[in-house]
Amino acid sequence: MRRGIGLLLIAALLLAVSGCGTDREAEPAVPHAVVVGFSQLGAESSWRIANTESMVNAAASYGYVLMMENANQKQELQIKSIRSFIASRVDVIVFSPIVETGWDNVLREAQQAGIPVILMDRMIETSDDSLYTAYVGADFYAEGVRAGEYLIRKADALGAEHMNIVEISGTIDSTPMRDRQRGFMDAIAGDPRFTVIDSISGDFLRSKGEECMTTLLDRYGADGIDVVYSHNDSMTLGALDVMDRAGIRPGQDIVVITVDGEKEAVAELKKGRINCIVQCTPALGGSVMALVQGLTDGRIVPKISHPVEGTYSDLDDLDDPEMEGF
Ligand code: GYE
Repeated sequence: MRRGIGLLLIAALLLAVSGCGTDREAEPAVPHAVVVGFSQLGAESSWRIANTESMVNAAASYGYVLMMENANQKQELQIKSIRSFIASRVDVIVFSPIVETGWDNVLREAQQAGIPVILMDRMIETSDDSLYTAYVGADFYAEGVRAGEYLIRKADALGAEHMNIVEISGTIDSTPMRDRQRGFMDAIAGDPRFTVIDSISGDFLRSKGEECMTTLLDRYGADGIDVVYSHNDSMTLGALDVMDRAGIRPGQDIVVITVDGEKEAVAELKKGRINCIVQCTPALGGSVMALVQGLTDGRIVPKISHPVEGTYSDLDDLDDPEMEGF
């Protein structure tokens, strides 16, 4: 009986490959292109735009089909996209989680469907690490530490006795916001010269960076603020506009520390209007696609990969050719 079914199946297969009984030559099986479902969180900053470009270019150079959706800063839309990638049975899902919490359910669905998930750029908070296969992104805690270490060097160079710091933070509960804050606070903790007098969120947006700086100047006045630590360049550039209008000389009257390294910020650093840029590279596409290749080849891939990043500042060589920006 079993043997009979087996033979029937073989016969059916033979018919299928021989073009349903016609005498056409059997066509070689076309290997299907690798399909990557990618949920980008938004387009809030130059960093994000460069990051999207890096993903698109890397996918093209690997010959992968990139099904990309942009969530416009909304977690619900990211969850919806991930569900649609599962329904389309993509080979690998990549996403950049806007915030850290609230992903377990949808990631369990991906796991049940047998689709590996790569977290790109930001991390998630979960009690089950098996819900993602790999993470590729910056070590944001180390970035915060580098910002704090720069400030210590700068205070030494200025001979400052005391400095009031205001922080313009990124999207609340996102990994870069949480860890850039923790790293910075840890680095300056225990140094009595520093007081963080306020911290408000500018959501990584230039327009909100402007609003934050306006609020901070209203609250403390130019003389009440010695340092602005901003979690990204877009917000920093917005804050610089406000300082300009208020007749404050950024970089001189107020020490400005920022994160990312976009071209416009690097130009401001070279003009002395930004004091320090902690580099955060958006060029993650190549590393992500290398992981996709590993996974589709059936290899075990590293769970966590961080790019190598540096710091550009007025205490370093401003002619450093590395300091080019994106
Ligand atoms: O620093 C900021 C962007 O998650 C590292 O998000 C990223 C951050 C980046 O909007 O500019």
